[in-house]
Amino acid sequence: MAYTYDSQNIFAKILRGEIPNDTVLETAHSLAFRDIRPQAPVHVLVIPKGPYVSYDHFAQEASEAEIVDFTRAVGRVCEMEGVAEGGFRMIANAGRDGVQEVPHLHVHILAGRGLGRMLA
Ligand code: DGP
Repeated sequence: MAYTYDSQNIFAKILRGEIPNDTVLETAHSLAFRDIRPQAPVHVLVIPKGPYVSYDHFAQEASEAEIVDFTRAVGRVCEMEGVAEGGFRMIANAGRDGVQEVPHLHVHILAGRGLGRMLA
């Protein structure tokens, strides 16, 4: 499918420095910052700097350097936030049925409390 990226989305504005954010980590191709409406004691969003709508868009069109950087950024955030021992959840919502609010790929990292089962 052809992906259309809206450069006026809120995370694009964060990446351009037009809106402040609570940065956890910045790398060459990725940015991690705290969610403005945290659902858990740890709630960090990791985004690629490139214009990708969703994980499938990113996985299909990003360069290997971007993919490696993003994957490592997720790992570094987990390490920095100390979530490995207690456990955590990663979520990447996509599109209408995934109820994606912001159309720029973001992985939620949630931790710090029991998160309950999501799947039966
Ligand atoms: P999703 O439904 O997966 O698209 O979640 C979008 C998340 O983005 C939601 O948890 C709230 C967060 N969010 C929305 N606007 C802002 C913002 O301006 N700053 C930050 N840090 N987070 C935001």
